[in-house]
Amino acid sequence: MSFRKDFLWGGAVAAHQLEGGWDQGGKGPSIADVMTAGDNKTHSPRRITDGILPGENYPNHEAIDFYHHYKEDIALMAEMGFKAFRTSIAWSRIFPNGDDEIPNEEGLKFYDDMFDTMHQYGIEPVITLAHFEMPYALAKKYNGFMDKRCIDFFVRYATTVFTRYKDKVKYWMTFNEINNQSANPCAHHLIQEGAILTTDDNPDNEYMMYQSGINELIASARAIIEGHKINPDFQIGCMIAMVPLYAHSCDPNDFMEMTAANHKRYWFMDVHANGFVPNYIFKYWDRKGYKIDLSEEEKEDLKNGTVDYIGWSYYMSHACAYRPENKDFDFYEDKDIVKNEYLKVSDWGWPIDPMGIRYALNYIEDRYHKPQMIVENGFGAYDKVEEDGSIDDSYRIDYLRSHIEAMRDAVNEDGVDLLGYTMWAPIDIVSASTGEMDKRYGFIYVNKNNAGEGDLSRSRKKSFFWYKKVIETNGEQL
Ligand code: BGP
Repeated sequence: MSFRKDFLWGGAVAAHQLEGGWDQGGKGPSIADVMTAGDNKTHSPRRITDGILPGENYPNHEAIDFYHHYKEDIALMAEMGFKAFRTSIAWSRIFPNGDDEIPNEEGLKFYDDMFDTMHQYGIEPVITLAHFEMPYALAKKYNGFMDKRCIDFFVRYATTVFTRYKDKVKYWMTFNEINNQSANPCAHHLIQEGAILTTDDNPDNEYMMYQSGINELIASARAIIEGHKINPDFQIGCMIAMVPLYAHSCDPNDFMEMTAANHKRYWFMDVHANGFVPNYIFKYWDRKGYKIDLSEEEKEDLKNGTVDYIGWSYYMSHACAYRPENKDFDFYEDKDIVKNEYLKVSDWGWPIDPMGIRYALNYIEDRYHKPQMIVENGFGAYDKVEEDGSIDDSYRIDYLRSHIEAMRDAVNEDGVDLLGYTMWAPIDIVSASTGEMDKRYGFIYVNKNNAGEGDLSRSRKKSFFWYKKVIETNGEQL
């Protein structure tokens, strides 16, 4: 009945969005450290600068200074009863330039202490190896994953941390939201996912997305092969940004467009789970004239390095429609996504669709028959602090409750095998897409705003007490 007894209830964050200490303890700059802050209210996007420039505002440099506050923050998560805490290792804390021969001991030690703190409270670490934070030097020197040598650097990094933490960490993920670059290969996504330095108007962006995407998939597969040798009990998953794509209508053309859209967005998941590149992708490369470098030996690695579970994030769904001039059903997010009249949107324009989480759980189960873990799901909103310091974030509770209900139905009624749920993000952190602090997800409020003002003090929102109850009752009391 309902969630398994050892269900991993918890929360998820990423190193670059909360740690700060960007140049401390021997850490090198990562790609997140050259991204400026944007602003939703003025519609200013984040910019990527050529190195770290004086006078620019880089919100990830300090973030919420988890680097110095992690003991206090993990204690607050333990107070909510967390069974799991998902974070990432900042690759450039371990290999400051990415191509170094020897890892940085101070960086390794930092994560030893962090994992020990989690274990003190019985919290299981769930660790992402690359969450939008490749060493910047690899982007500069090699153009990121466009260069096959970055596969070796990634595998060296992965085996270093697998070996070091083999008795402290069981659940791993290779690349965060590896597929987010797919249907909208813009400069922002390409630097985040593949660390490719490019511009939005570069006609090669899509080709580079496929080449660097394949190289990341090979890196992931090789890391998984090595990881299982280091500790056969490791559970190593992928991490996919699940944004279910619905057909706008029951016109068969809309359905075919939906199928093509899902191919384009989720081919990464097919490779991770099935161990081969699907035919529809080879056909697409032929049609577009993309010559992708993928050797027989690399195909063998893809086959042997499949994932143990499918990890994914869920925030929203989209609807797509066929355009008569688009006879090949090529899918591009900026052209083919249409408004879904059935759904409301958040202040950031993200459609709110609880049923989509149940749909996605079934979609993945039907396709792969593997265990799943929902490793991100949450509601970014503007919070108001009352005179007495309290924060009534009932809208966040409503969002999470409705999504957990749909998730519970997928487990109870549809029988999907779900390992855990780590909502995003238990504590307010820097937004990945906009670089804002005021786009808040947390149960724990952090006193810092977009302008960087505030003393970084932490306090409990209404949702803190709600989630504590959810965990206590294993999802019975929502
Ligand atoms: C996912 C990322 C996270 C994250 C979250 C919320 O795309 O994996 O890093 O931040 O979405 O997005 P945002 O921070 O842009 O609101």
